[in-house]
Amino acid sequence: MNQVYIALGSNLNNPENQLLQALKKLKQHPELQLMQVSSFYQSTALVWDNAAPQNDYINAVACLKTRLAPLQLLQQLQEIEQQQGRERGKKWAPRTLDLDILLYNDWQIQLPQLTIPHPEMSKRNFVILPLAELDRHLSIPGYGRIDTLVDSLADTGLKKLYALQPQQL
Ligand code: ROI
Repeated sequence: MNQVYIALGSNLNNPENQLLQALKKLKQHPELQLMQVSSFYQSTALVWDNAAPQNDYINAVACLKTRLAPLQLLQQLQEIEQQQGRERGKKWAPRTLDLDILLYNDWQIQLPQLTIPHPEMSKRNFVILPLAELDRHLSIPGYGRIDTLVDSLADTGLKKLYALQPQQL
């Protein structure tokens, strides 16, 4: 079995509900096992310098086990994004649902459509803090220990909302 961490994010059409719906689909998926879900966090939208401001996001991280290969997993996640009305191809635009593969075992993958570890994750408190909540001993290939990353990031703009157990889904 492969161990995978994914990030969830939404800032459109009832973001909390978008994350809950997505987590239910992950839990029910025959080829995925939902092992852990972080707390939900409200986070200020990260945007380019002169981009228009966006609504706050709801962000969380989940741990899955799967026999799917990385690109197969990516395809399944994109299908769930599509089902929840995601418009693809607009980088940095508001979104109903974003599902990003953060880590796949301890592999480093560089393909045109998929880079693992996720190239932006080490700089994003709305990814690193929920991830550290699931395993504070995690080591991120190429970036080092998660507790060091946590120390390097401020928690500004990030508000922990509440914890959730997979059995609540
Ligand atoms: N900002 C926050 N806070 N959370 C996100 O998930 C997120 N996702 C994005 C961009 C537009 C970069 N900003 C974000 O894709």
